[in-house]
Amino acid sequence: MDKLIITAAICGAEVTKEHNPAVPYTVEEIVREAKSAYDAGASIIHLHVRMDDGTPTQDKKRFKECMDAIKAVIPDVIIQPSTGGAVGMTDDERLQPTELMPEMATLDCGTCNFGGDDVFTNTENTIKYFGQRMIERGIKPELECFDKSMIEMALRLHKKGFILKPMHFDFVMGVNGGIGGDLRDFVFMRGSIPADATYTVAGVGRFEFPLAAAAIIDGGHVRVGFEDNVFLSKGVLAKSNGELVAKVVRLAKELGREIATPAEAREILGLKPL
Ligand code: KMH
Ligand code: ZN
Repeated sequence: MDKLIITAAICGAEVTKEHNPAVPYTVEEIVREAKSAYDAGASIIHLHVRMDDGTPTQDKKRFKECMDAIKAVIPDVIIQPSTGGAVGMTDDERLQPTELMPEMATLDCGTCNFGGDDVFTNTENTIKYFGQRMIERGIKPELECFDKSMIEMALRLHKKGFILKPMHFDFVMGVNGGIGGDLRDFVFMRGSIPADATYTVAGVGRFEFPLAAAAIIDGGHVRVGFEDNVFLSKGVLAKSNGELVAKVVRLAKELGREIATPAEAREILGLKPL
């Protein structure tokens, strides 16, 4: 079984300091959270960025500032910018961080209700456009799937040449509008990808750690972080993203799975070595 790749989704676009005061907004706070996650065992930082007041942005300059600042402190970490951004952003606004030629970026594979009146829109043409841009820019997409139908979409667009193999999926489970986060949902998602694909699971809220344990046992990979969940355990806020990553490392140790370094993660995912 491959070593376990841990991704830390350190800030997201929807979660705020009202949910947990440690949610990072400023460049300094983003670096602090990225480093805490890396020091605890994360090899990938899934990155959204904010303005200092917490407003989510896909601004290329802000991304560059944050990515440069992270790389200055933890040069070997894999940075995976979001192209999802926040609900309501345009496609070209969302694609800006791909101009910085990151090793990876997210590619959201379908439209999803996001609670209340929010709809996270990813039409087939949007997905094709993003897939094509990532191929042109040599970026490995993390195929974010909030439901089984999005896996079908990714497989269809692979056949049409918009997504290359080896494919790496991220099952985001437990979103208000997407698939649930029970074990049977996980088994369904996990059983729906090709044998030569890899996957990460991101359980939202209370599903974070049970799904992490399932993926550890199954040979998959794990994403945790404030974007998905702000609690270390029921009613106990995590003080940092590092605390969430450290809990996954403890689970992995108990279950006999070793943790991948960034270099090992690059090898598992077929990324170029640094
Ligand atoms: N914030 C959501 C609207 C991604 O990072 O690609 C989209 C999202 C997915 O978080
Ligand atoms: Zn995200």
